[in-house]
Amino acid sequence: MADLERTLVLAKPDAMQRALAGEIISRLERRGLRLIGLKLMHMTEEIANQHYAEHVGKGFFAGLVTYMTSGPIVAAVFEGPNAIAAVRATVGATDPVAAGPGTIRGDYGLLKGRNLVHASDSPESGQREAAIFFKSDELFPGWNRDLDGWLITDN
Ligand code: IDP
Ligand code: MG
Repeated sequence: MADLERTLVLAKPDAMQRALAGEIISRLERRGLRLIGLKLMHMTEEIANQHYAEHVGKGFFAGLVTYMTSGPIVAAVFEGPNAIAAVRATVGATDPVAAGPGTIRGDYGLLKGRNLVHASDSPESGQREAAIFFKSDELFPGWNRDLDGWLITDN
């Protein structure tokens, strides 16, 4: 089995309002990533500060927190070989207008402030962010999927 990375994915409040959470999860699931954690929740201001620590103090931060705490989100953790790069590629660039066609943001978004989905940007962020949203007993890494030989096992 190839080395696995872990990534946190959030269907943001605009994705929930637009009934796109299932579409987001589904695209990543169909790509072959293994879903190992899933919940519906509200992002609190405290979680926003922790999750977006690198952006505290930036001009868009207050708006980002208002947006992210405005309604429920779906939080998911996926694992797979090169999961970080694979998910970021499927999600598309931060600015939906720069995101390629076929990506989630490129297909459904127009503004950076309404870009529908979060995805971790490095293996370290994936580990750190997954731990903010999920207790260890809420994650099921390595559960046996019959198709793994065809999806996440290299030659
Ligand atoms: P990412 O989500 O693609 O990793 P980051 O630069 O980490 O992008 O920014 C985190 C989130 O903050 C973005 O997804 C977006 O929702 C929001 N954001 C970033 N830059 C701007 C901006 O210039 N205006 C409004 N919102 C922004
Ligand atoms: Mg980021």
